[in-house]
Amino acid sequence: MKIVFTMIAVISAIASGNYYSLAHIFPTDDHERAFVVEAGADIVHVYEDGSADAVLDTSAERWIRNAGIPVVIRIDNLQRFYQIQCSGKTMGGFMTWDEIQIWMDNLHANYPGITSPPTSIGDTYEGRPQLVMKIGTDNTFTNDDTTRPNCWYDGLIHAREGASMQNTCSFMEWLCSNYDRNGYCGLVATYVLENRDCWFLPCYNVDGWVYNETTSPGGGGMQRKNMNWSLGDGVDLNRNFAIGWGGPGSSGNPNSETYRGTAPLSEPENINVDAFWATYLPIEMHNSHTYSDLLLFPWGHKDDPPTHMSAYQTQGEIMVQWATGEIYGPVATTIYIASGGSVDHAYDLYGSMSWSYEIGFTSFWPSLDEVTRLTRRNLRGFLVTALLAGCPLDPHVPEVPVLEPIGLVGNDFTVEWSSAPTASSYGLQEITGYDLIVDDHGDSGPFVLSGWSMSSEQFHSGTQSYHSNGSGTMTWNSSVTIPADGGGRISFWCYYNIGNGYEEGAFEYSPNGGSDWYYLQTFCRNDPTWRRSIHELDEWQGETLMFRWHTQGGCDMFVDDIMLEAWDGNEFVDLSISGTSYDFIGHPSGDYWFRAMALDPDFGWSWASEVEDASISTGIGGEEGPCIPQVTSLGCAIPNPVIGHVIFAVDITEADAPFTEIMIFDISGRIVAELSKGDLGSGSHSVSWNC
Ligand code: 0X9
Ligand code: ZN
Repeated sequence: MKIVFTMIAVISAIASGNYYSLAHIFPTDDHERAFVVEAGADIVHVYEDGSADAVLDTSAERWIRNAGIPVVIRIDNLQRFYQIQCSGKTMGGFMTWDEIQIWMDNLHANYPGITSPPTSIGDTYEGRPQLVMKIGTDNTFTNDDTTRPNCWYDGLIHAREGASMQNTCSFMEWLCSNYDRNGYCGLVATYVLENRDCWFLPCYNVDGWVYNETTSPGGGGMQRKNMNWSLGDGVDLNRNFAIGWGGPGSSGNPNSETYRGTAPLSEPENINVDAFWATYLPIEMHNSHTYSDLLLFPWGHKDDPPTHMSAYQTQGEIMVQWATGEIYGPVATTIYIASGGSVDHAYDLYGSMSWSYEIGFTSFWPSLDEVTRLTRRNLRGFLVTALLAGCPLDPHVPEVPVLEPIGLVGNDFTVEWSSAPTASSYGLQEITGYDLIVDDHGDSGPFVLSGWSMSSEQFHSGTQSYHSNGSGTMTWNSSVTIPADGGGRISFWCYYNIGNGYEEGAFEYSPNGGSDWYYLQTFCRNDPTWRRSIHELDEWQGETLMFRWHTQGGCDMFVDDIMLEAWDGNEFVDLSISGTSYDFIGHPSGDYWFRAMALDPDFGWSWASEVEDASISTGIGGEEGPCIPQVTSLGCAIPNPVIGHVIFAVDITEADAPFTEIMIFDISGRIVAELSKGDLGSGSHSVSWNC
């Protein structure tokens, strides 16, 4: 059930309260729902029955109670509760304003070639700089290369939503630290830095953040609005933008949490950002909030779908499939009408595809552990936003090429793959030391099931899959160390049917032997469709990882066809191949594995293909006719492990030819197959056996 909260402007005579509670409120009809929001409730979760969790300040609570709407306090004195929970850390472990500035300076010092110095786009109400940093190989802050789509990311427009800043910073760091690295993640980060101009404002409402620091130095501050206290206790910067300003879902009461200010763009923080956007038109505008798992787009100020509804829907679907698995939709119809918000403004005035990411958590002051737990999955959402900036109105992810089997070849050979419809060129990756660690098709494999079981109710292949119908974990019973210069990939198919709400199904990794688990991806909506999840692992080079699937709260989730691969060496042979094949001349002998990926000129790189193995051996193939080996030898089995046909390279000298027999023995010494007895003749052969 979707609840639409409509707000009507009401001027309240009640003075602002700085005492907050978390309450479960029970409006019974649309009129009461409108009233609740109008009173200044910050709705953080809407239940299927229409009741909601809301953060209320004193005046909002009094208004709602006086109207006879039931209010059940969940947490009294929320600020105190958060202060205790934050327990002794400065700002609950979040960066203070001073630390944010130092952090930005350090990021620039560590990556001077791909970042601009943090640059002020103007001062806040109290005269602090709003610091923006550009990240990209074109790192001149003021350059706006028209061939590179612009992306804008901001955090902390609401000063009590610290995780929005911390996540924005994590993404900035991810981009910089993966730039020019030698694996797939490195390839994608490099693509973004070379093909996008990304600007970041991690601390939008600096004054509000500093106020929270001053009044609650240990964390737990509840100031949401800016510090223009000339008429009340601040202006909600996300109600002060011009489009729809003054409309429903914003308040004319200077003490309301959703006070819109005296005029559109009356606040310096918004004047600065608007002026920046007007110059550096964002193709994608990404505005982060906490908390609840929602991905929102325009309109906020009216109930109508945006003009580009289908592009928004497609982008939203791509974003949630890559990362957070939550529901997405227009602000007004998904949560409540909110006028004067930044997404409506950027979309309407500057044509930006605009997003409000209400990133997970169940608190304004989550522990830093919880922030870290959610960061990885969130930054995939941030990343795909930058990729989609190349195809905003025709959002698509490029098809993955399929490699032809390679098998046993000589030193000159050709690798071929299928064409991807939107690709302009292809890349080819050469892998050494490949290991297929898990290849499980729901066959009671190497997993410890707790609250999970095998099920034939749903399956992606074969006749069964792993199923959780409740809460529990399915943990891989081993760990993998990603080689220092190598990479890896874990992929699986997943089908889930979950009540829309908080994150209930998750795929997690642990980098410390199972002590802490962090989300790679979450599943928190109804999506009963088999979809593949892919996670490249080269960003964890040198680290040892464990993996598990984790469900809670009655989560109905199926997992099948799990594949974990790791390899020692990564090399991109060529990243601008115009056709669908690549010729190797004089490639050194040995065992290699290849993956191809398509480069879509708009989106960037596709996922990599499945690997194909090549056993490269002197004397096989080539144009010079048969060459007689000097030594009789048996090459390794390709592929290994195998189901079906396995191929061996066999070199036989002239002298040995009449006496050579090829037999397969099992581990106990029993003959399993006799493949040839003196009848192969001398030369280099490839012998096939159907096992
Ligand atoms: O109400 C808001 O501003 C956002 N929710 S929050 O709890 N973080 O305050 C929702 C933002 C929706 N987006 C716009 N209306 N622009
Ligand atoms: Zn917010």
